[in-house]
Amino acid sequence: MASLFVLVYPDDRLRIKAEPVLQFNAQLKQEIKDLFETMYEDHGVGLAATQVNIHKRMFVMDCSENKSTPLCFINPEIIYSEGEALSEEGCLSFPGVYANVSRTAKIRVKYLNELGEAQERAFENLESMCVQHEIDHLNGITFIDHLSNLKRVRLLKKLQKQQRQAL
Ligand code: GNR
Ligand code: NI
Repeated sequence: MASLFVLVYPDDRLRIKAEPVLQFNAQLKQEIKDLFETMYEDHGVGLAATQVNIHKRMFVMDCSENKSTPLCFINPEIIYSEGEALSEEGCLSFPGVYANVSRTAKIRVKYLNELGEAQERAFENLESMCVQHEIDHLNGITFIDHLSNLKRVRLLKKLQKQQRQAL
């Protein structure tokens, strides 16, 4: 068991596009375990492999109140989208800053679970936002890429200020 170090903006490795998972072996199992441990320890509702410098198309998520619904998504694909929703997002790679992001309200996702079994599920509300946020990470995209230039500049200034104060 190991809690992993989460990459923080402006780390260039957050821009790497992850590769599909082809092998379900012991190493993958360990990486998934470490993703869950890191997500729970850092109090995130999701964590993409990209954020811990593992460039494989997988992420973990648990949006439940009592942290009782661990979900692992491997090679996820959004196969259906509907509606639009604006909600406040944060990201473990941008500690301490939050912004309203506009995304698709309802999605249907096809993915493999940790055993390599094909799954298909619909998501809405926080889970839908989180799945979209994590798939973005796997494509080297972060939530600030969804903001207007003005809002992005403001948020990054706030982040820099907090990072200076943390030194
Ligand atoms: O902890 C997180 N909260 C969150 C809130 C709204 C939409 C997405 C998220 S994901 C984020 C953890 C994270 O950075 N995942 O990549
Ligand atoms: Ni994130």
